[in-house]
Amino acid sequence: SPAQIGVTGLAVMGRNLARNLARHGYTVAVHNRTSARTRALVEEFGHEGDFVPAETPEEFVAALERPRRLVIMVKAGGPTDAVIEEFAPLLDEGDIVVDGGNAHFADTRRRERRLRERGIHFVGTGISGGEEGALNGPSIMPGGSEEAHAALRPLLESIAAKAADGTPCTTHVGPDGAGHFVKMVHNGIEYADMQLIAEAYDLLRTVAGYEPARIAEVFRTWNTGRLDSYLIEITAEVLAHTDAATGRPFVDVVADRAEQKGTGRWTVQTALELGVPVSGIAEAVFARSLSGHAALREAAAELPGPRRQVLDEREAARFADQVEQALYASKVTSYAQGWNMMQAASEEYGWGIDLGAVAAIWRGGCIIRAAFLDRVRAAFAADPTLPTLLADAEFAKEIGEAQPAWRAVVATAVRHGVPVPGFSAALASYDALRAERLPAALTQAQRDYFGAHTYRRTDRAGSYHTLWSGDRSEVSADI
Ligand code: NBP
Repeated sequence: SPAQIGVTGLAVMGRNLARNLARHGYTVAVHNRTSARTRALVEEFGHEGDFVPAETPEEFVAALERPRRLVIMVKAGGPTDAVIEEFAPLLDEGDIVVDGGNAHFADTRRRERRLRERGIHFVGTGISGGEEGALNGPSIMPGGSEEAHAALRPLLESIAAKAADGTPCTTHVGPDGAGHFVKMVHNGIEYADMQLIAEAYDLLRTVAGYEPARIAEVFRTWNTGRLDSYLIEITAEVLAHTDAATGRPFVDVVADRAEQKGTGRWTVQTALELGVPVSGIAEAVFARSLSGHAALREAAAELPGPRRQVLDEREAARFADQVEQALYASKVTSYAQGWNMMQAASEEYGWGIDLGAVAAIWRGGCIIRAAFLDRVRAAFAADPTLPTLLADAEFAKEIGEAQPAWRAVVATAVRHGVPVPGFSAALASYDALRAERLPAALTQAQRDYFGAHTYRRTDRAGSYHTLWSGDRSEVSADI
């Protein structure tokens, strides 16, 4: 019988996605440039369901029922274009091409436009959850047309992760590149989460004087509360792990250089273009870059800092509680920034993204899956035009209660010379947003001074310029 769907690109992600589909009862055509991978998949996992192996693109396309549904799971970038070029001539009008790789949304917009001209649906789809998610249920973020989504929906819903209330973690995010955009922001938020967790660890270690195993316990406790999330859970696992070779805490034998594959950087680059401040994500990306600058770090290693004194046991326990509050408040602020970015892009590109639905599909399967996403969903369900998460009554109340501890933690970190770019950028963002007046007034006045960039006044309408190099009288800048 013809295959209901096909997967081309059978490295870890594609292979597991194909198995997930087959395990859910779909007949899956499978293809890979190097056909040894195709044969290996069928040999190893053929018993899990109905696979139709194809040696060539022609065989693969011929194996699919019409309109055809095929998923590309190859390395993002050039390889995706190469595969599209190879397959497009073999397809017919109405066929649906899903790109499940980590494409940049701008590439997805370009590819969608090109294939649409040929009558082919192109569905750029964010898939989160790594290998494990692909096999057992990822969070799936499809873009593309409504029509294509309708044809894919039952398959996507059956293979996606399920949230605690049973809802599948997938929704039609919006047209063309919306799915890949949202996946990119997901990864940006993931960077920020990881940085904030790392800062919390650093403070518990150096200021509270806790050993990694004890910090693992602290994280386990936090994971039973409002911070409950996958990343907190794995942090506890990592901190509790002992290196077999040396008997030392594992975290102490790992080189302190964090690498990156680029989705965090894309998020920040895109945020700069959209003019949306995502300082939490930016600081997280920069923190990883800084960690890798060996020469800079070596050159600065002897610079003076404060003498550190570890807190006594009682103070340490109180401090650990404050760190929980600082972590939570910073996390909410960073999610608020990520959501603002999706809001801005949705307006810019006319995507009509349902911001609550995005929170709903991140409750399971993906890397940032956090209990509090259910409340983010509820906040946007109650008010779809909520300008910032921080304005939601419940979050506002919690952050209001956490802010004294948040300030105390940042102040303590600064006093002890522990870098907390994530915590302090989040707090600065919170304080800037709530400020009655910002020193931006002075910035604009400076701009008028050196560049005649004009300014607006608080007391009357219109644009003005002061004749700074003349008699300093004010002239109207309106024509
Ligand atoms: P890789 O990103 O390592 O890509 C390997 C696959 O791409 C192989 O099937 C390879 O075929 C194929 N390929 C390449 Br490379 N160049 C090709 C070309 N010119 N024509 C045809 N096929 C080509 O695989 P992955 O780690 O499974 O990831 C797949 C996609 O999923 C990527 O876009 C990735 O960013 C994304 N993703 C990965 C994860 C994750 O946790 N790994 C999570 C979410 C999304 P070959 O076998 O013939 O060399």
